[in-house]
Amino acid sequence: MEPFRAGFVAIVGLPNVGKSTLLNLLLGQKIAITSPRPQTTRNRILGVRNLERGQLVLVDTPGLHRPGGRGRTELNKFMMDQALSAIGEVDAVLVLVEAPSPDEVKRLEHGAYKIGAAHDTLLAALAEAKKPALLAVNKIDLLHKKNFLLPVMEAWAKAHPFRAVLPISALRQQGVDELLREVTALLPEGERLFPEEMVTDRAERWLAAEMVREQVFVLTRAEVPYAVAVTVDSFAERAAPGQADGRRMDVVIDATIHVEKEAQKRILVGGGGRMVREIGSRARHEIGRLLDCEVHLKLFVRVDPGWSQDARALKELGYE
Ligand SMILES: Nc1nc2c(ncn2[C@@H]2O[C@H](COP(=O)(O)OP(=O)(O)OP(=O)(O)O)[C@@H](O)[C@H]2O)c(=O)[nH]1
Ligand SMILES: [Mg+2]
Repeated sequence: MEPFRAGFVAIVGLPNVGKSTLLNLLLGQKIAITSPRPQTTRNRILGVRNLERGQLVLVDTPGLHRPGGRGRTELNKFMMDQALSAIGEVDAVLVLVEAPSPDEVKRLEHGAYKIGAAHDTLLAALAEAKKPALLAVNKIDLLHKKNFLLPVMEAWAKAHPFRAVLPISALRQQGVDELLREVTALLPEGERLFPEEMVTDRAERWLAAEMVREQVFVLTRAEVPYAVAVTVDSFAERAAPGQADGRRMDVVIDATIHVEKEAQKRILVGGGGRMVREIGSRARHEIGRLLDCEVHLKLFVRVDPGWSQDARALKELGYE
């Protein structure tokens, strides 16, 4: 019989490559927020996947980006540290990259594939950590000419001694079974690390704040999502009257959307409160799915000048 394997696996890569989407897919449940914008994830988040012969403790991380432009804030330093330090603390690393873009495909037609310099930090961290690692090329559903996958996979196989290089689509759920097999094979033999019923290390109220932030990332543009942090001020569960099994009837949540400037507050509130209402109604739906009960959500928008540059404010907003 196959030995039972268990361990921590960091999912790392550049922003927007699909790390959080993959985490949710591997868990069969949405716990990490995702959006079409880069730098959506800011904290590590742990998700537990139980298999017949193993337990994967997956660690989603913020996308690795170079400090420059927006990347100079204290918040960005925190995000980079969350991702890079994870590599040193896990048993194995799953690197996620994207299938070549149409521009890269054009270049591929005229020569070999070159791994972008944006990956330098990640490759250096991998070399230093000396952890078993696997690479998955995600979003292959977007690649119309599949024959360009091979040179890309070869280039990655040369860049680091990955145990395997696999093509996947987190969105279309392609290549996932093989990925699970290969990831499990990287882990040490051993017992479960967490109880079987545990899905994540994050509290429901933290996940609720994230789901509000997700809708800000989906619905607002330019610098606005990057100026937003969300805190849950109160989270009250109510039991159905006379219900002895402790099942909750609903949850009443008050949350604050923190922005850095008055102009951003105006955008988030929107004409006649339209934007904050839309954020609230979509987030309420997502939180309801997560908590599996009715949710009442009240949102406040507040200006906290320069919070993303201020180490103390960051701690108060949950980035520590
Ligand atoms: N077409 C396609 N889109 C995908 C796939 N996987 C993820 N996406 C999309 O890519 C975007 C980014 O996904 P995320 O999961 O938020 O990416 P991330 O790597 O966690 O991003 P950060 O947290 O910002 O680092 C979202 O719009 C996803 O729907 C895929 O396999 N195919
Ligand atoms: Mg993410």
